[in-house]
Amino acid sequence: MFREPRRHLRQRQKMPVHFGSPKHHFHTISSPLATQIPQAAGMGYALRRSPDRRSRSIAACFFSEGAASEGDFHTGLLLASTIPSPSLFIARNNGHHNSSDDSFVYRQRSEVEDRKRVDNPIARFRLSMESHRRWDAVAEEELKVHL
Ligand SMILES: Cc1ncc(C[n+]2csc(CCOP(=O)(O)OP(=O)(O)O)c2C)c(N)n1
Repeated sequence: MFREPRRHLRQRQKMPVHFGSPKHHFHTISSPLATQIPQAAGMGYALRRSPDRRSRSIAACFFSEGAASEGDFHTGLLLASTIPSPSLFIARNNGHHNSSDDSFVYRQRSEVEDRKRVDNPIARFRLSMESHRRWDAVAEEELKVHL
């Protein structure tokens, strides 16, 4: 589903976190899983056929492991590999079948708890902020007072 042609993305007609930017050549994120994979293969083919962008641009496509279970994954990669099209497919396995769902449906509780401890995005973000000297224990205590 896309926006109306006359309305600009900035008019917030999209669902939340469904970003897109024509200026940055960033195709709008779509809710149905994996639809972007064959689209990226087609985009790569279009780039290859375009004399001014050939050998200079690629189509980059990011998705999670759930999307890799969809038929569109196979269709898209087959298309990209047989044309061939200059497309880069990046599958990110975040370790959760569906991060918008209850993880315990798919995995042992201990596995989920372990990952939260070892690979916790909040802890990683804190460490990154601290290493760039943008966060420390004092700032954290100050924030807690205000919350
Ligand atoms: C074609 C299609 N089928 C089902 C869904 C419902 N759905 C929403 S998120 C999701 C799981 C996605 O898992 P994954 O790709 O691993 O992403 P994560 O939530 O882990 O980031 C499903 C099945 C959907 N959005 N599109």
